[in-house]
This record gives sequence, C-alpha cells and structure tokens, in this order.
Amino acid sequence: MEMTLRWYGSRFDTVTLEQIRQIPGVRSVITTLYDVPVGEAWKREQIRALKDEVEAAGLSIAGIESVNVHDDIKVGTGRRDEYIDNYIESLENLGKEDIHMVCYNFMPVFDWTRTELARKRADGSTVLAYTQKAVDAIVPEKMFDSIKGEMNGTVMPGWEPERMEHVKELFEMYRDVDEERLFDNLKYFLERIMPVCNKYDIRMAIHPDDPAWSVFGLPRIIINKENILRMMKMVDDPHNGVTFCSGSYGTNLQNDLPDMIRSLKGRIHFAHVRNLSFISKEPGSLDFEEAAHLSSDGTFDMYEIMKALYDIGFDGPIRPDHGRMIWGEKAMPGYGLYDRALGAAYLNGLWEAICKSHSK
Ligand SMILES: [Mn+2]
Repeated sequence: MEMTLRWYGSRFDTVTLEQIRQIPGVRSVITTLYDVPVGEAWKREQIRALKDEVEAAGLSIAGIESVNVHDDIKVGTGRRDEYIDNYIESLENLGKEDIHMVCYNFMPVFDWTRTELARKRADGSTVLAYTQKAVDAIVPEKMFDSIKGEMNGTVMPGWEPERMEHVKELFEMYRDVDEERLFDNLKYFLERIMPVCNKYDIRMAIHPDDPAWSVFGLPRIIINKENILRMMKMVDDPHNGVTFCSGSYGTNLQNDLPDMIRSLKGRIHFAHVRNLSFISKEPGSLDFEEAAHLSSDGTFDMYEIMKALYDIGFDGPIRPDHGRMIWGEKAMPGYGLYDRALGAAYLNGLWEAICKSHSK
C-alpha cells in the first residue's frame, strides 16, 4: 500500500505540501482541482500545473479525490451525455498525465451528512459527529445553515455555498429517482466511461454514501456489501472499483468491515481508514463521533481492517481520514494536519507489524 494524505491545493488547504512531506512514510498526495465547477472538463494544462506543484515539493500525485459527477448524470436527465462527455475528457487528460486512480461518489444532493463539525470531547479535541435526533429534527434545506458556522472559513467538499443555494431545486430534481433508477444511471455512466478507463488504465473508485443509509428520503445505494457487489457485477470490469472507506461503511453497524474488504479482492482501488466512536447504537437515538484512528479510541478494530487489506494483497493508495482538531489547529473540519499525521503514523505502524509477522 501507498500511504497518502488528502490535499485540497495551495489556495484552499491550510496544510502545506512542505508539512505533508515531513510526515514519515507519506510520499504522495490525493488531490483535486478544487475550483473547477462540477460538470466541466479538466484541462490538461491545469492537471499538469497541479502535478508540477506537487512534484516540486518532493511528492507525487497518487490519485484524484474527487472528479465529481454532475447531478444531471445521477438523475439521468437529457443533458447527461453532454456531462459524461466532459467527464471522459477529464479522465483522458488525467490518463495522459499519468494519473490512474479517480475517486468519485454517486450520492444525491448531499455528499455526506454530519450534525456537528466541532463536538468537544473530554480531552478538549473537537470532532465531527452525527446524531439521528438532530437529523430527524431538521428540514433538509436548512442542513447547510446549521453547520456552516463551524467550517472555520473553509469550503467543505459537497457543501459549496453556491450549490447549497439551490438545494430546493436539487431535491426537486431527485423527486422521481429511486434506488433502482439510481443504479440504472450509475450503470449507464460506468458503461460509457469504461473504454477510456481501459485505454488509460484508470481505476475508478466509488466512495460509499455517508452515512450508509437513506437520509431525508433521498435514495442511497453504495451502502453495504450486497449493493456494492451488485455494482461490481453490473459493470464487470476491474477498472470499476471502490474506495473502501471504513468510516462511511462503518456508520452502519450491520456492515462487517473486514468481511466486506475480503469480498472486494482486486476491486479496492483506494482506502480511507478511520475509526468511529459510537455513543449510542440505538437506531432512533444513534450517536457517533469521529474518534482518533487508534482502535482503543473508538468502536472498530483497526488491526482487523488493516489485516483484511493485507490479506487481499491491497497495493493501492490509502489515507488516514478525518482527524480530530487538536493542539489549537484551525483548519477545515476533519482535515487538519496533526491528527491525520498521527493517523498515518499509526496505520503505517499497524501495516509494518502485519507485514513482518506474516513474512516469517
Ligand atoms: Mn471517506
């Protein structure tokens, strides 16, 4: 595996490439063209400029997170082919620049949903958190307003203000889209992009829906083993793969994370590994927060997750995921330097121990 850190670009991220370069074991980043509007084609010069900047800092680009999919593609409107053509152009240009892994998601309206971005824990750190009661009490259109004050002045992926201004229209667009339609539209999209993925060996890695169930009546399909295996089968090409995100699949306690990993052998192209701490596991009063990566700080056995990745021969990019905000840092919630660096060091430690204990 290749340990990486997500980086939003020098104009958007509080963390610098120089800082990332000093995290032991991290030699590459997962990045994006954060300011290209969803649906527009990525130009080769823009990709090359980004690559040059990363390489000048002594790092490389291990993949893209994300090339976002336009809502017209997810909904399957008459304009979807136009947007898919643009997506293909972006993939082609990434391939020409020797970038071979692309993370994306197929979530309607909201990329991910948390009800607090800065819940204070006993040690004084702050974390992202979710409570079912808060979600049940809120009108979806007001979701953005309820959390925007906690974004530390950053723009969070999937919650861009200009997008959230149109949230009512977005809900309207998805009115007739149920899970089956969403599966059909995903299949259509994948079938159209697979030729360019094959030509340039681009591994597509779909990110799970977070949380892994339907919220606000919107359909959600990338949520469990059954659905993800259905997706692999419906477009059976090794380039059609997944981002295994333990923190997203893990929101649903029915998901057996190591078992899911083992069932996806050869199709996990990217891994997000983080822990969650469940305060309440009761569906009606579900409450979880994004703990430190360490097994003992949360609900998941991180050793078992890393071991499952090792067992299937995973050799793609991996990254620590949302970190706590610690040591007075001010950054995009979940994306500070310190706790993610601790996460990377911890996951590297687990990996080294697993490798050495199995090579004897
Ligand atoms: Mn993730």
